[in-house]
Amino acid sequence: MKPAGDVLVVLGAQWGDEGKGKLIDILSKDYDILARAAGGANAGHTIVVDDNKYAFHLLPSGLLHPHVKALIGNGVVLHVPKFMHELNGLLDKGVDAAPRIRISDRCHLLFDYHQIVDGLREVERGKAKIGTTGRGIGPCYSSKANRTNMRVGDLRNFRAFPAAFRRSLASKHKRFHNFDYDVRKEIAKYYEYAKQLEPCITDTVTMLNQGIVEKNHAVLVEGANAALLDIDFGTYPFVTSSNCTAGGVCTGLGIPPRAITDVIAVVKAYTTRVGEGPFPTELNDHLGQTLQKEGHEYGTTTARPRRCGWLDAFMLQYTHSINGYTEICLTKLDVLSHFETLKIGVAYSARGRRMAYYPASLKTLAEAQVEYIEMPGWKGVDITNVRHFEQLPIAAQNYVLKIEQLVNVPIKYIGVGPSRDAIIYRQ
Ligand code: 2SA
Ligand code: GDP
Ligand code: MG
Repeated sequence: MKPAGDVLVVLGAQWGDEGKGKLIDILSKDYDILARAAGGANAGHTIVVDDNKYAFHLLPSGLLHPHVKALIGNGVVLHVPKFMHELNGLLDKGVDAAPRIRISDRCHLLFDYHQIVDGLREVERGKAKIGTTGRGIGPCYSSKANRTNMRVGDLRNFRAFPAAFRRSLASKHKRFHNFDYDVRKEIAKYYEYAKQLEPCITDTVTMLNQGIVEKNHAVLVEGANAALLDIDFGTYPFVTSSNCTAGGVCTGLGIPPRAITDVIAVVKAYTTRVGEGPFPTELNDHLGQTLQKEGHEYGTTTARPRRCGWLDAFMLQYTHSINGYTEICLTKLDVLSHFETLKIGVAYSARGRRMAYYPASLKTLAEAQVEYIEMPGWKGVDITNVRHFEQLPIAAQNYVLKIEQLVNVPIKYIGVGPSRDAIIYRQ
């Protein structure tokens, strides 16, 4: 049954790649509108349906359901060539998504030059590099904040586009020594894109709010990236450039906070991180390698190996205080079937004193000694075909219940494999 008028938000609770895409795909069957509020083509969501793999980056992950209408909100940074490429890729697989997509006229355009600058900045940072995806995210959001960027709505008045485009490029060119860039070719490309995108461009603020209030549409918001990558609450500067926490949903879509009915945290049963930056529960040993191998922990966008470590409940408590989770979807529990003993980080301390809150300072984080609890595993028991909580080995049930108790949020979904049906629903 459709949750009429509801706005359900799905957010990453760790450093990303928790399996948000799979949950979005599962939930989408009951929703009318699926919305993306932040980030860009740095996001990577993998969905497996009947042994077919689909990777979504800019397009919302629920589009495989033919009734779903998708909306790309003002908080997203849109690289049009990538958007077109993804649309065409879906079409090749028999999914005609274009007529079902609407893009906010306030959404910012991410150009190829933002990607060039992303790479140049990383080179400039040298050893202090962030390990970005190279998709131009930081430079585009900084152009937005500098008030020099262009928006999707600017494509509608193409006569003014070339001059504005040259102006917005100028400061980057100046700063990065006139890097090679074929401006005329780029403008010509956007002349064509402008015509192709025209039917998709709209005032999504009106569309969404009228949809919720007047039409009782059920809205599902797909979070991109995750809480610890949030520009304000993440491990700055090793973060992305958007607000990927609950507040970013309101500003990235133009909906009031009270419109949000529920917030689901997607939590991987262990922790992973791509790119540089602190990771207190990281395992730099054979256990970390086992997680990486058995969990196939490689970036969906860049194929980079993901760093792996134990679950960190102290971090989850911190992200819960920011996002206000109403439910948890715990993913990849099946990957833990390869361990004799499991650990969960429950507190950080430095110089013999427990930290009272998750630290903002990288120096303090680097000093953090993690306090763990140990739990017996269920090594060797294959749980991928389990569909009822009570059928899980007792050790696995206890692991889930412990997380529920530590974070103090009900765990409603448990992922036991990559495919759409590999999920346990709990009452
Ligand atoms: P950026 O490109 O400026 O947003 O990078 C800044 C930091 O944010 C991290 N980041 C990510 N972390 C996990 N997953 C992401 N998406 C892809 C995926 C990543 C991939 O789903 O696998 O394929 O490599 C993602 N996007 C950004 C990034 O690693 C930097 O630490
Ligand atoms: P997202 O960015 O949060 O959408 O996550 P990604 O798609 O980047 O990474 C999650 C990976 O784990 C994908 O390859 C999924 O197919 C896979 N996955 C999701 N849930 C599960 C699960 O419960 N078990 C296993 N083994 N894999 C899962
Ligand atoms: Mg991902």
